[in-house]
Amino acid sequence: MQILILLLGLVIVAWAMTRRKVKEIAPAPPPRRTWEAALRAATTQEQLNNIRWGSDGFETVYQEGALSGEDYEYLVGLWAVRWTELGQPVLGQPEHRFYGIIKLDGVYAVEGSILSALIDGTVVAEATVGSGGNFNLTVVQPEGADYTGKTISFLLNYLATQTATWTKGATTSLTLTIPVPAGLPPGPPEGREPIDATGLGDVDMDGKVDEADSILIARFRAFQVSLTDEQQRRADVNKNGKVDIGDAGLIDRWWRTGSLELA
Ligand SMILES: [Ca+2]
Ligand SMILES: [Ca+2]
Repeated sequence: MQILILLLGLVIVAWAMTRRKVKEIAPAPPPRRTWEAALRAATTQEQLNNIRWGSDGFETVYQEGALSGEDYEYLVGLWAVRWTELGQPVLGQPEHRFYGIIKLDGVYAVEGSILSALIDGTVVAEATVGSGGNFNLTVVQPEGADYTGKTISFLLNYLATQTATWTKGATTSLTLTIPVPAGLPPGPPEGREPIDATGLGDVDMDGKVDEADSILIARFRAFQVSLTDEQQRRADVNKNGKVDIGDAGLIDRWWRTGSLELA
């Protein structure tokens, strides 16, 4: 009988050790209520984003399959509620808020790049892109203007594929994608000679002017790459002393038509 009790004790100890081992190998992610408490305690929208998209954020854990769909939906909903609460506008201000993610040519737009909203070709709001391509943009209708029903376009070097309709008091989640470059006919497959003997237009210095050069300008302006002084000189096709969207447009035109003349 004593031997039996001893054996039973050993089995229980072995079982307990196995449990502990499993726990050590795969630490459990924080339960839903930990993220929930963090979302409720957050005092800035940046903190909310970290709880969602940070390295221990619930987005990552959900992608890895360690958070149920039901819990994920709940946390996303709470995140959206808290986001609105923390960015509460001045009461009665006519505005339409947008938040979401922006990708430039398939890559998350880099932190610090500027996203603009346009109505009838005029910039009506700007926002600085945060980490992970996140943005939070508010289009306020100024006194005397009527934005109701107007189409909003989004621009980060090039126009986003998506548009929105301005609606007073609305909050809209958007995933913006910006093809680079967009809406122009394809150029010759081999590219073209540089614009002049100094290599003007050939930003990546491979001896020809093509799509890669204008994409490099877009990425430089989105802080995704750096350019040497020589590359910046070659990029400044309109010779206004800076690398700007006009240069990318002229390079596109040269590559596609062999002319710098505006149509
Ligand atoms: Ca080139
Ligand atoms: Ca320029």
